[in-house]
Amino acid sequence: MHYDVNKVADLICNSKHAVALTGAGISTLSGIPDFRSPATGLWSRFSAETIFRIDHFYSQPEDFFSFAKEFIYTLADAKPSIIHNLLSLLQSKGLIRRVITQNIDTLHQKAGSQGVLELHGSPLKNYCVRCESCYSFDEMRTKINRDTIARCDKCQNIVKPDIIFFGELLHENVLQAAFNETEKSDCCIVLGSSLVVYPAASIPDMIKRNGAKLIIVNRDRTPYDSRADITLNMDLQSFGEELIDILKKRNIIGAS
Ligand code: CNA
Repeated sequence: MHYDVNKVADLICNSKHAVALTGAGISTLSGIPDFRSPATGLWSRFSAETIFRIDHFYSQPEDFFSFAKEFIYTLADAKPSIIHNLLSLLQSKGLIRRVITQNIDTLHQKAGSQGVLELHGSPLKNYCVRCESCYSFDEMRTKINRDTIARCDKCQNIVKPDIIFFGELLHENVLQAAFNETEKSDCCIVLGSSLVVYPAASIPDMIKRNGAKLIIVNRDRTPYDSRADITLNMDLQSFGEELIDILKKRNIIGAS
């Protein structure tokens, strides 16, 4: 099949305010499973819909912590993928203004992206649900490697990572900043998202309502594919390699 990555380069290079919306698919390239890919997705091993439900977290916190021990507090070892690195490079060239992500793995920041809007929070901050004492990623990792439930040193209540569970509201300031950025943008590239989790999935709709350009690059189909200006149902590694080649040939990025 022929995928026209050249047209993606045209849209990004001709835009004045492009944003990227990323999902778990870009981090599968870094070895972090996503939710919805059939064979390797986390959902084939854990019921993420249950584990990430806030009521389940409070009623059976040990389920979340046994998952988190394996999948969240090991993230310190993960390395950014070609897509994380490319987005950081594009931002440094002024071609992407802002990255809005649904991911909680902090790989955009590791790649050097500035001002990343983390819609679903981050495990770098953890807090006691009662006295609000804060714990770092490393402190939390120590707790869950030692005990089945992470508990506050001061009041013994549960310590929760600052990530958004199903049934919780997103941080209003982050969501508003993401919507403001979307309103201003003339081009949005969605990378590695199934676009089924709201409110992130409302961003493509805002983009099209504003007459801006929408690009979707995702292996599986999404509900917004038919409304996008360009949809590439392809692997993100190949997409990243091809886009880098094109940008080098156009002398937009260096040859090294
Ligand atoms: P999702 O629903 O799991 O969808 C991921 C999409 O990526 C799927 O549609 C796949 O087709 C696609 N995909 C996977 N690998 C590739 C690849 N190599 N090339 C091209 N496409 C690929 O994930 P969303 O981000 O859309 O859903 C939002 C959830 C997932 C958020 O709440 C996240 O917090 C949550 N999540 C985050 C992480 C992470 O931080 N890395 C991991 C797993 C889940």
